[in-house]
Amino acid sequence: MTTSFARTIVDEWVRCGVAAAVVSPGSRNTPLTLALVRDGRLRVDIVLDERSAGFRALGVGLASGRPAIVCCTSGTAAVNLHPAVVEAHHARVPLLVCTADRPAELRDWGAGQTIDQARLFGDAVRWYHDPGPPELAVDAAAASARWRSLAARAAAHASGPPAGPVHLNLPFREPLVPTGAPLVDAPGRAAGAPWVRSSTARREPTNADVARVAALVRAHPRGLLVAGWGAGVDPDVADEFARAAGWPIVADPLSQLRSDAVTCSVSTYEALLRCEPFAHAHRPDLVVRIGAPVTSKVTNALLDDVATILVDPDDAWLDPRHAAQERLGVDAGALLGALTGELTEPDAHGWLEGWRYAEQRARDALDHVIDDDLACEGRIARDVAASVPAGGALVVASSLPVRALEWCMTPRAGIRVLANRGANGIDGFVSTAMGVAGAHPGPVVALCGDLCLLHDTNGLLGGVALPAVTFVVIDNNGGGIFSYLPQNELPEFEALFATPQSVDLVDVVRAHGVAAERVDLSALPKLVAGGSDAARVLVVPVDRATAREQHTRIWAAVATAVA
Ligand SMILES: Cc1ncc(C[n+]2csc(CCOP(=O)(O)OP(=O)(O)O)c2C)c(N)n1
Ligand SMILES: [Mg+2]
Repeated sequence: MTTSFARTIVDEWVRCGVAAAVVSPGSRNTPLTLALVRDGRLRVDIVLDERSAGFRALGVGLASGRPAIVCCTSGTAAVNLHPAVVEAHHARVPLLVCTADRPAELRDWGAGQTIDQARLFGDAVRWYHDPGPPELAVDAAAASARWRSLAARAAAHASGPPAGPVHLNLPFREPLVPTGAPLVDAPGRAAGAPWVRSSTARREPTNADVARVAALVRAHPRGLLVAGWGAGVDPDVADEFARAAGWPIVADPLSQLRSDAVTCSVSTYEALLRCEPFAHAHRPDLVVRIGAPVTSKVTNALLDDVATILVDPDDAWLDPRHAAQERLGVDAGALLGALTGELTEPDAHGWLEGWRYAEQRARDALDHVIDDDLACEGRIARDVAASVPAGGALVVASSLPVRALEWCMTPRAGIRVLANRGANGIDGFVSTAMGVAGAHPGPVVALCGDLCLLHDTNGLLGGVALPAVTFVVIDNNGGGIFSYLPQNELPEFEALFATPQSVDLVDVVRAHGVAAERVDLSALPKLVAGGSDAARVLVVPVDRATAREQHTRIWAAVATAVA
């Protein structure tokens, strides 16, 4: 019966559009492991470390928008999925978590590898369910209805909106391997359809919403469209709105709006807003924000007390600075599109033109200094983003890489920029990028720090069988980001915050059977652009202190250029 159950739910998940699974080895999850592999229609990756496995499945969901299954045994194995579950929850990434368990009669009686797995991930899941062990006697009709609706419901909750993790705790009784007993055929719907079709539409803006916001936009010619991760708007729609409103777009690379096709997009806002006179003269009086706040602290601080309209299709309350005067739980593309039709007097005050002029000056100054042989994270991020082949995905790590990209990335079209920004962890990065590569149709490049790589070297297990991700690792021997914080002045800085690990990253990577080389900054763009048909790691050494000083030079040059 256990085998029939596992085969049925896997078939149902395939009908629901699930295409990938990540399995960590164990005994208790044998029924589901065998069903996933023997079904033959899923991409199944075997990943030893459950923490890595969770992020691997997360990466698939991040790239494809469709949930991947992660399946593990009981006990601490299940607990190790928690970081990925938390990230999926905050970042709204679909994920189907299946933890195997002992049946109830063995829980809390000292059975091996048995812990309390009920609601293990707390509120960080869209749905938790424990269906109990598959029944001993069930007819085909009941099996179809019970098992298939369980699987279809789990997939529906994971897909959202809002997308996120679902936890199925699945107790299996022994025997865990197929017994040869006849299987229960639990047929699905005709023509491969899912057992339950779920559709939960997102709210479209009403005419009243559009009229109210349009009036506000018209009344505030000095406005900004701010776009962070999760903005979820077609670049043309955002640009048409911006032109009609006469507003620039502050475009975090993670918004997917930092594109040369988006004429109103501003890429140099970090440097511009660090320049006091510019920031003072360019203070907006209204912000419409789509998606999460941008990464830049300087920008967010400046927008602190500016009236803000938050647009989030899932109605999330992403307002850490308590700046919102209005929230709209609607599809941002639909709202911006409708607003464009209501706006007629573009840039009568030269506000947008002023920003665009500044952007151009700042861009030239920034590129000019960087090309003056700088060796800092900003240059690496800029060059890597420019070199990712068209159609590719750039996965960027938290800490300095995501900020360096925000500071320096030149607008360009044709790539997706992805990151784990739900909880901003530096964990699980290698695995996330591997997961992205398993689902993204084009080449995948991943940019991370040295500590971030070391945090998930287990993601490199698998060697030659791994997806062909090109990792660029900025080796500044420690947590460079902390040099930009007040902790930098503490006598304990190196020991407690920078924590240089002083390991040879190339050796570490090669020990996993993955190609690695130390590369010079000037060689990097060509190597990244050339792509690769196997996973490889390019380690770029950077001197932490020099790099910090060089970023200051960039900001000074931009300040001079727009003075
Ligand atoms: C899982 C997790 N642990 C700890 C942190 C705190 N943290 C933030 S940045 C950082 C250092 C990262 O160093 P590295 O990856 O080398 O990047 P760099 O800042 O040098 O570019 C740490 C430990 C975190 N964000 N996530
Ligand atoms: Mg570092």
